[in-house]
Order: sequence, then structure tokens, then C-alpha cells
Amino acid sequence: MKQLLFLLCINSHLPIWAEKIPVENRPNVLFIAIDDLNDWIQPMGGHSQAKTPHIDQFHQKGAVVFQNAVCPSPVCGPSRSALLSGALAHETGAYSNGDNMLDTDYVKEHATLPEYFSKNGYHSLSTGKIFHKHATLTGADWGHWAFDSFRRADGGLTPQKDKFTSQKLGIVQGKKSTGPAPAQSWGALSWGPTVEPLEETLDHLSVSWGAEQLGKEWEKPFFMAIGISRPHLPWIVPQEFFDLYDLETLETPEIREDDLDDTLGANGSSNAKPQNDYLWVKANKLEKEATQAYLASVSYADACLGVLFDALEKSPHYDNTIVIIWGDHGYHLGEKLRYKKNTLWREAVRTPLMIRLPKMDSLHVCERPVSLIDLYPTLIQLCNLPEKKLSGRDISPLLLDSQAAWPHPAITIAPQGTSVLSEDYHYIEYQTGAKEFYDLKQDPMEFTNLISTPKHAKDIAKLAEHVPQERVETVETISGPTKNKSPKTPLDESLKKRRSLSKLK
Ligand SMILES: [Ca+2]
Ligand SMILES: [Ca+2]
Repeated sequence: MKQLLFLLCINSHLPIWAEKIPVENRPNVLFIAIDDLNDWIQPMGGHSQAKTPHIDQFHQKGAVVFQNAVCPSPVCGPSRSALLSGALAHETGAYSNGDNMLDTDYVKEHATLPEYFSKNGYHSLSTGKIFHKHATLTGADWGHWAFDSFRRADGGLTPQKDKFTSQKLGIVQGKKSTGPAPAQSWGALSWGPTVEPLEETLDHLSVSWGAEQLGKEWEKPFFMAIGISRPHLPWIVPQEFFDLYDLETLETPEIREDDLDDTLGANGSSNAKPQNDYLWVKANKLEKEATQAYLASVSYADACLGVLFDALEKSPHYDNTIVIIWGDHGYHLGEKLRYKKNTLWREAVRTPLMIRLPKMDSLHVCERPVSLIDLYPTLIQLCNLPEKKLSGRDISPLLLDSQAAWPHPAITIAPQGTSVLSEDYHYIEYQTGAKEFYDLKQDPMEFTNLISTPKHAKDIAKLAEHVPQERVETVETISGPTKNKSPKTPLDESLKKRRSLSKLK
């Protein structure tokens, strides 16, 4: 807040909302995660036919939309662990989905974001996926330990059998398909309409709970974290969302069959070949159906967001609540001859980030590169919490002026390498030593790898400086049986006892 006040003093052209950020009364935070959401939403324009009216209307009323935000890691677990711990994977050792942040030396000593709010006078509450789920030896870890109050998400997402398409089962609309099986059985491509009506589905029940909480008066300011599970696979959502997209006129992403020829593949090794999921979609001519199913899931997530937005606007908290909406990483829909995530290409590292401060009254688009790792320090600043040394940067100056100078690139850490994204360029350095470089202004789809182009030697060297030279070892996580991740396994209540807020930094 000191920084904001300082800015107020030196800049008389600040928008009106900036002057009204409360200093004494700490604002509430509504913190919304959308799993596997890429830029196919209206404010980001990644797919021109995407229908996300609730996100769009909410932001038109006043918000900053970041066009070049990156994830700290390009897959759910480590991305969330980094955001919520405030430290990047190479600093904690939580690089992959199997690595539990609770086992890292860093998180053993430091409060996670919701814990830091609890520790400093807030009431924290949550439902849905905020932390990545893990199986412990004695139960399920859903991140419940990080909140004062936690509702376990539950609800229906049952596919209608005769309309179900699944690469794992080898069926298209219930009938036998051709093409290769998925590379791994979990998270295989699958989609179709639900048996359940909207009101009985998982995310709708989560946001309805959130809406109820928003309607209440609270003694303390709140930090409310709501996780929405779609458009994560399986793309099973009510039929009405499929009906929003006409297959005849639906556009699919531009894909070049020779795109991988100038790369070494997603691991920087010599595996530059189309993935099984891509080949299966192609063999069954399902490009439009896959695009429709992902977009249907995005529109379903948008409808769920609408429930929260409505509740917030009608609540007593609207003028004193910061709203943050983030996706945990990007997503391929055929680009680079693959589906899903976990690459260092722009499709996977770039992620939605939208922030609304109380009293904002118009939409601002910010092109500066930022990262989800920046949210922890930014929220500390906006909510006037005690300072804490963290890996990210406070991006609140960009909330006051979305065009402010910002010379920092944004980095993403994966087991296979590091991505460094600036406004103009993208540099990728794999652990194998392989490198790629793209000119984003000329080539936003990253078709042409310019790593050997002499005129970019200086640009490449400048971004390469940001690749961390050291990586801590992968954390040792002792996982419980897979069944402990099931929705019916009791939550491991021993985890919260390990987290003494007064002792955590
Ligand atoms: Ca995810
Ligand atoms: Ca290429």
C-alpha cells in the first residue's frame, strides 16, 4: 500500500478507482482458479468464436486483463504449488504433479498464500481445486489444511453413454473408433454431454456454495478461493454448452504438419513427432468436435463464474473486494501436433490472468509479461499485509497503469527446461541443451524457430540471462495409494496439525 500511496502522490492522472482503494479497511479477496483454461475467452481473443459473456461483461465493467501472463510451471501441480507458496519449482523442488509442496523444505517453513492471510487477520475459505490433490499414506490431501474453512467439492459429471467420445475407450459417440491409444490412461481425451442438469454438476455446486458465502456478513475480511474444474478433461458438460457451437462453421486452430521439423520436440530431445492424441483426433476426423468440446467446457466454466459475479454484485462486499481470476497454465488444441499441456511453447506457458480492484470502472489490457508467481507479493501489497520476501514481483503498478514500463520477462520452469517470455520474444532452453527462439510479433503461433538467426543473437543472449543456473533437487514425496485421491477417501486431518500458523514465516 505504501507503493500505491506513493504513486498517488506523484501521478495526478490516476483513474478514480485507484484513489478509492481502502487503506484502513482491508479489502476482501475473491480468488478464482479455472483448471486448464487457455486464452480461448473473449477478453484474450485466442479463439474468435469463444462465448464467455460473463467473463466479458464482468471485465468490461472494470478490470485489468493480462495478455502475457505466464504460469510458473506448465502443468497443474507445480504451477499451483509455486503460486501458492510464492517460490518457483527450481527453488522448492516441486517440479511435477507427483511432488507434494508440503514435503519441500520451503513450505515446511513458510506460510502458503491462504495461510498468510489467515495469519494476518483474514478468514480464509475455499471449495474446488485450488491446491493440487495428493494421496497421503493416511488419506487425501486436497489443500484443505491451508484454509480456516473448507468445503469438499462434489457433484455429477456423468457422460451420456451414446454420446460419449473417449480415446481411452476407443469410442466416438459411443461407437468404435480407429487410431492409436492414449500415451497414458489418465487424462485421456474424452468428451460428451452430461446426464445431470447444470444445477447438479460439480462446478455449479461449488460456485453456488461460493455465492452463498458472498451473501453473508463476515466479521473479518475474507480470502475466498474457488476452484472451477472445467475445461480440464474430461470435457463432459451439459448439452446446452455444446449447442453454443455449430460444427459447420466452427474454426479449428491453424496447424502446420511440418511445424516440429525445426524443433527437437517438447523435451528438447529427438522426439519431435506428433503425439498419439493428435493422431487419434486426426484418424477419426475429430478436429472440430474436440474444439467444440473444449469451447463448451470453457463456456460452462464461464456460466459458473456468472453465478459468482452475480452474487458478488448483489452482496455487501462488491465495493470492497479484489477479484482475481487465473488459469493454472495454457493448453494445446492441436498446435505443435499435440493436445493438452506440459510443454514450454507459448500455447502452454501463457495463461489467463484478470484482476479487478474495487471501483475499477473500465477494461484495461496489459501486454507486459507477468507471472502467477507475482500474485502472492501483489496481494500482500494490495491488502496491506506485512512484507514478506518472495520470488515474484508486486505487479500493482500495472494495475494502476497497465502501460507502465516493465522491463522484466516472465519465466516458466519445467522438468524439461525453462521458458523466458518477453513482450516481443520467446526463448526456450531445454535441460538437454537444445534451444528455441521465436519472434512473437511476427509469429505468435511459433511456427519458425529463429535460434540460429544472427540478427537475434543479442535478443537471445538477453533472455538467456534469466534462465536459473541452479535447480534444487526434486523433493522426496512419499505418496499414498492412488485410491486415496478418490472423492470418497477421507481428508487427511493430520496435515493441518503440521501447520502452526504462528511458527510459519
Ligand atoms: Ca491445470
Ligand atoms: Ca516450426
